[in-house]
Amino acid sequence: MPHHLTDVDPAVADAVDHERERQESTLGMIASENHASEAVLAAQGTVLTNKYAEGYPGARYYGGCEYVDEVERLAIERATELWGADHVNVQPHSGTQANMGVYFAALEPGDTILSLDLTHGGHLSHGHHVNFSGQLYEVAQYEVDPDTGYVEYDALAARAHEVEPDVIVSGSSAYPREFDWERVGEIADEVDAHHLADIAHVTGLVAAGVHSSPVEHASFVTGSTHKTIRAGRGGIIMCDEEYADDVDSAVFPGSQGGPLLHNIAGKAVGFEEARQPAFEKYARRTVSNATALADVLRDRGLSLVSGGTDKHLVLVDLRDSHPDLTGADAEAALSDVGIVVNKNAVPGETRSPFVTSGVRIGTPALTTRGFGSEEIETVGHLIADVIDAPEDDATRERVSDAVDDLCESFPIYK
Ligand code: DSN
Repeated sequence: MPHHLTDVDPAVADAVDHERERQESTLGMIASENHASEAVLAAQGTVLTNKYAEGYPGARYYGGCEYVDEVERLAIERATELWGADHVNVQPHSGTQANMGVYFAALEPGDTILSLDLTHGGHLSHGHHVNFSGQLYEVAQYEVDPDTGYVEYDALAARAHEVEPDVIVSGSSAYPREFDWERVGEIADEVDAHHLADIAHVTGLVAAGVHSSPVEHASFVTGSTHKTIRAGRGGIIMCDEEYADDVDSAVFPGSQGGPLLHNIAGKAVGFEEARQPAFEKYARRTVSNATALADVLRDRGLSLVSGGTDKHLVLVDLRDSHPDLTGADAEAALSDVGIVVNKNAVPGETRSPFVTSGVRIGTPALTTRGFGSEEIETVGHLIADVIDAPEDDATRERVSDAVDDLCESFPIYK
């Protein structure tokens, strides 16, 4: 039996090869992406994909689960140690599924979620009307201060007292600053709401201790396992012990069937890597690289939401400096020269989500490649050059050559 993908399915094999080449030959700066290690990739491409294991370790609905039990237990033990939570569920297939698990555990349909508006940095699964979370629940939102770009906690408290939510969601996908988890926890206590902290983007930074942790200040914490933590793709839920059974039941059988054990193996391996001292250095560098990037972009005259960053991403607001350049235009121009970012709404956005007025730029993947502040500063200037002259052929050619040189000097997979 042929066992190489190329023999069995050259079409898929070619697409995979091309994707690998694309990643190697471009600068991946989508803030939610990273490059998993060969070990994580190996764990995900295993016979574990064959196994059904509905239930939890030691209590499955299928026979033959002794080895997948070991894998899931390892993932749970390592996650518990990394984030210091009472209880961990590693089965959510994604960050959105993790949030669904918490809502199903903590809320009844029609209950109220109070969360950060999507155009102010929130996430679809925090109650957007196109998502299940906005369809099953009442949703009230808070925003960032239009002058500072920071979450304004007094306004959040006033909103919480006004709408009396059942859960307050903190955390974000495009907010460049740390949340004050303690303050949100206090506000939630004042109005007798749960506090769900969604650390999807900063899971790795929190694990490494270079970003504050919400675990003591939130009854539920959700995250993604493939962003700054670089483990197998998926989601994770952490919660206080008193909610453990409700969360587990909400994930299975409440909202998912069989767990993706091959991905859980990838999570376990990535968590093991994150327990090594080198990971803290990586996380620290991811943040210092984002700060260096923010400094260059600001010096080049670009406006950044909140003026800078505390973590792994910056959000460029093009409206002041380049009012005619949309986020979509900037994304396309940068993509053409091999710098891959995403267009992003900015606070007070008036353009459609397909157009937008901003670009979100992250450093996790380049830091994994080995980029330090010197290279990131170079990249910052290349980005600013393209934004200043998106249609200038000479600029595009020069930047494209510089991107090629950087990619060759910093291969991802040896
Ligand atoms: N899609 C992810 C992001 O880019 O932030 C969040 O789910």
